[in-house]
Amino acid sequence: MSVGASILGASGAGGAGETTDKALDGNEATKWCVGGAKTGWLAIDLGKAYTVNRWRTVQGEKGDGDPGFNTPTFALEVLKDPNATAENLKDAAYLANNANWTEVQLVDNSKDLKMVVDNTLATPVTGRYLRLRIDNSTSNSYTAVRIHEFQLYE
Ligand SMILES: [Ca+2]
Repeated sequence: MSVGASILGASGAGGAGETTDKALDGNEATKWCVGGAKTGWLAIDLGKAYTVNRWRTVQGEKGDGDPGFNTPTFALEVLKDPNATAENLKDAAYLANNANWTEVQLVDNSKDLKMVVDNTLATPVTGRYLRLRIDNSTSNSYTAVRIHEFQLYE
């Protein structure tokens, strides 16, 4: 249900044709890409609370053909305050603050460097506001946040 979700904010807008919406367009060929960024985040609004059972990400190898472009360390998070105000949700500093988010699942993809990471949650999470947090964007020297898809499933 994340395809076409509203974007609350992100650590970087992305380059031309590689904007945040490209991570949520359901098209694995397009990506959100922030050049030079070792870390990042993308916060979304599902429009109402859903129970998320599964999440799937498609990494940089999809476009650039090398596992070194895949994201080694990242996490799914849910906003702590389900009643966050409209002002909070427009505030980049609020959205960027890790203390406002609960980690749902941390993925260590640093050994496998999978292009597609598809995880079913042992404990489903219910929420309207979710965030993808990237702790380490790249394992090769072409440092950038590259997320082709960030998908959530009921
Ligand atoms: Ca895409």
